[in-house]
Amino acid sequence: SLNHTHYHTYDEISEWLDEVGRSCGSACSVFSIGNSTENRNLKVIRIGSEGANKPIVWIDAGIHAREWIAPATALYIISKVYSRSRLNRYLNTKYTWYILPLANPDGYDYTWTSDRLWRKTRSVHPTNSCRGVDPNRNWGFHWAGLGTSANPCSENYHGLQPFSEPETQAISQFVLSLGDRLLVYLSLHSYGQYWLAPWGYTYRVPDDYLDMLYVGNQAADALKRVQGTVYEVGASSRLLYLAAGGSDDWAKGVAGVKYAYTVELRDTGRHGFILPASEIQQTGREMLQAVRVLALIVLREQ
Ligand code: 0X9
Ligand code: ZN
Repeated sequence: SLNHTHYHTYDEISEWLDEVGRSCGSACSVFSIGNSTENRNLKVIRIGSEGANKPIVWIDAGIHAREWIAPATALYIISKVYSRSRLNRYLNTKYTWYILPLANPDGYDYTWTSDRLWRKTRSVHPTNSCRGVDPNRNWGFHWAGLGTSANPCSENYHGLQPFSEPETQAISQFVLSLGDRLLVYLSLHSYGQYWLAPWGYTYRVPDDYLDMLYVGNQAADALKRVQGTVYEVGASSRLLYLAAGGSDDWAKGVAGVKYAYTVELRDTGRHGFILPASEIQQTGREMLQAVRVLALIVLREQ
């Protein structure tokens, strides 16, 4: 089993997921949806049975390598969502959950071995010695728009083309394959404590922005009730900055997922990306509550 008192390496996480997959019977299944540039697996866990008309919640984490609290929170959520409490049994009969804890495994491994603050993927550019693409500027919706860079050395490099990265390519293909049963798309990042709705590519907001805001506020309220942690809710372009080619914009604009959010987890800057491992459990506990409430509300809205 995996503790939530420490951060874990790619290998530890990968082995734990396989172990869960072997021991959960029909309650879950663990499989790879593709490979990274350096041939690591993109391992997804499905929790709850597959039913023809069952709605789906998708959660990914670790798009940015250095944001360690995001994968750690995804693992916390996995370990709790799949336990057999009454609420979980209810949620798992109503929903199928798909969770990808490490969306950028090469970058994540690199933050363990070489550069703790690495953000991007680890792909090689044909003519530039700077490596990696910002996997949150690489999605095929308003790709290369505002808040992105064509410079391979930039932290916000958008890549040579949309989905140039095998990671974003594989994830987008899998997410599309889930079809219109996919009701919720959540992407876990850090830091800042924001519950962010599209759009990132423009200051304009989606037509159904008020619905998104309502559900986001309910999730943030539930999160706050756990231990008082405050998350700000709003459009990412307004609360943060313009940034096109993000996964949340693509999920809403292309995959058609109504409730698509990016969540910037703890903290608000005291430790930033280097959040102490002693905060994993608290971050996980409050986020799990937020995700459960969100799932229940979205179900009611159907
Ligand atoms: O800049 C990002 O990709 C995200 N912030 S982070 O500090 N984790 O890098 C925010 C993404 C918000 N969504 C979009 N801009 N689409
Ligand atoms: Zn991020």
